[in-house]
Amino acid sequence: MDKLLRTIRSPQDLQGLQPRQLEQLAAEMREALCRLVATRTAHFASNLGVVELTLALHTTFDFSRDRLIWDTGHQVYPHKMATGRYPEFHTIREKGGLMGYPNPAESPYDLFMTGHAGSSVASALGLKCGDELVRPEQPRHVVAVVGDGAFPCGTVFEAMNHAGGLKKRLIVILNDNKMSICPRVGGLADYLDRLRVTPFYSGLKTEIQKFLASVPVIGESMERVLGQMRDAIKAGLLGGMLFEELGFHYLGPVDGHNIRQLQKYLAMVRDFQHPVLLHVVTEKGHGFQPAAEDPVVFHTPAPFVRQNGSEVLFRKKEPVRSYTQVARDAILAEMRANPRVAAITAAMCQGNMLEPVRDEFPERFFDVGICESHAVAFAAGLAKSGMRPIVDIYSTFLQRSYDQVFQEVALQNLPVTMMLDRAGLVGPDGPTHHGAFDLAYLRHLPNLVVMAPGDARDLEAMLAFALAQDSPTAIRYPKAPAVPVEREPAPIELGRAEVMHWGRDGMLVACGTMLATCLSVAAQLGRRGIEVGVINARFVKPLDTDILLRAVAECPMVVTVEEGTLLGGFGSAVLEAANEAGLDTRSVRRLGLPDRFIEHGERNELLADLALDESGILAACLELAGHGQPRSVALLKRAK
Ligand SMILES: Cc1ncc(C[n+]2csc(CCOP(=O)(O)OP(=O)(O)O)c2C)c(N)n1
Repeated sequence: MDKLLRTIRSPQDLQGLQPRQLEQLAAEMREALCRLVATRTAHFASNLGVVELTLALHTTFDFSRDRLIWDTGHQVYPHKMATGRYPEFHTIREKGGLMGYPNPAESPYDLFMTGHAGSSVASALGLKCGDELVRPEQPRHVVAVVGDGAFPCGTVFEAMNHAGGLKKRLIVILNDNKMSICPRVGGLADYLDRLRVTPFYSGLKTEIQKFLASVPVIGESMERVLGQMRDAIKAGLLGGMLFEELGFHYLGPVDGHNIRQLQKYLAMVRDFQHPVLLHVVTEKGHGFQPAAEDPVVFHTPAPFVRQNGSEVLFRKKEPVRSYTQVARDAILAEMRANPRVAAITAAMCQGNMLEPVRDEFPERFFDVGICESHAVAFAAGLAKSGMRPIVDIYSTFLQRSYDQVFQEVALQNLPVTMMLDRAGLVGPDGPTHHGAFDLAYLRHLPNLVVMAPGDARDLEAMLAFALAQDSPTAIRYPKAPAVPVEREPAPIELGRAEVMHWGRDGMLVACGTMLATCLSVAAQLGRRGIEVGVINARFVKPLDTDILLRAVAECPMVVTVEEGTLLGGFGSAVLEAANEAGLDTRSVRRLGLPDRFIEHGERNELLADLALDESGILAACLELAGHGQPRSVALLKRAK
């Protein structure tokens, strides 16, 4: 099952292998991928698709010296196996185990920790220029592998434009499997489709040119036939022209599952003196029929068992409604009620579960591809024309659009609603994907209203509230089950928090879905004789200063709880407001994410590690009730 794979401790061990052995290794790697996804959710179809490309790259280049960057990095599993990490491969995405993305701390063969799409070509070009300046005597080949989904990212074209101008020896490999997570979209996708059907070689180009020049034009119907022929041949001639115009030599498309052919082409481009783009055609999910047939489901499938070669059985999980589903249903309801509401995704239709929105409202649903900056500026345009756009986006990916949120949206005060999914800790994807920063990077922008629902019902009401505003709004919610908090929720009013109950001995201020945990903590404290109330903050901006400052002024302790960075976050906003009002803030304690990147692991494990779970928050409250705070001394006595 892994006879050969077990012997690979580094890419050096691949060097002497015969073609048949490399094929066997490819099969063993696919088997290892199948074994992995039987136990946990992990990137699957993309990895199946690059097995041969990985082996061909590591047998053609020496990446202990040469440079290799996989764009995004979700497809590095075979690369991890080829670079000596097979023994730990089963731990991938587990807390303390291998990361599901490249990680320089794991291996010198991983140059950058990445997870966001579109940066590979730019970083590779930087490496190329840097290496030439720092060690001119040691030339190194630099390779970036970028998928066709990531390819339309603005940064890819910015880098190609730069590289073409510099004429550096940069090798870009376009891994074209016709898919992003969902089928790829846009004009470039159509262009790549045309290239796929027009295999193009430098030699052939000259031949076609000669042929074109010699085509005689005789008679009308003949002219029509020849005209069609000309068009077809011209399409062939234009193969890769876009890239050639940018200063890249274009080669391909080549079969990405034929190791020998790949090695041949890679060896060829290795010796090019100019930037070169090698167009490699692969199949997402290759080698495992169910994944090849449905690469969307098998991008990051839930754990499954194989029935036989062509069927799988997903291990059923408890059907818990997630915040993503609540958001999607709320979007659907709003779009049904108001023809001016539009939904925008940047290639995350599947992640945001927007397929029903796409299917029901094809004319008001826009998948812009992995182009988050464009998504937000595009939404601004829609808003200016009188539409009510919703940008449904992961918190971590909105970072790509910070400038558009500032300039195109907030500065113009346009009614764009941003729904920030995956805000907070996302779990096994880890530091590249945690939505840790949005509160800090949004709350300082004028005009922008920033909300965090306490539960599912808040989320629905907040979307309705947001769409009724004439100014921009952001709503952030986590990747978590949407457990409703039992209560009669107060209506959403601008800048109004919801007091769940007031506490003589202190207040817990929950920012967002920490609400349920805070209520449990308060109940536990109550059982110990400490009467702590709970506030559902709802608004991060504008803050409900009436209620929050009253709590700071009156209560022996105020504990703010948020699933976001402490620096610049909700708790900081409370402190700023209290300070501005001239209040003593020594009773305020902020709980949230510390000033470091948080590793990967299950969300609950990470929250526990960070003392943001029930017992951590309880411990903080008890400590605060007992130590250091002059106004808490009485509390301590009472607790005893
Ligand atoms: C900036 C950014 N936006 C969105 C994503 C989510 N995402 C991860 S992989 C992926 C599809 C990438 O498609 P492609 O580059 O073609 O790789 P493939 O999986 O098809 O091999 C997307 C949209 C991301 N990682 N980064």
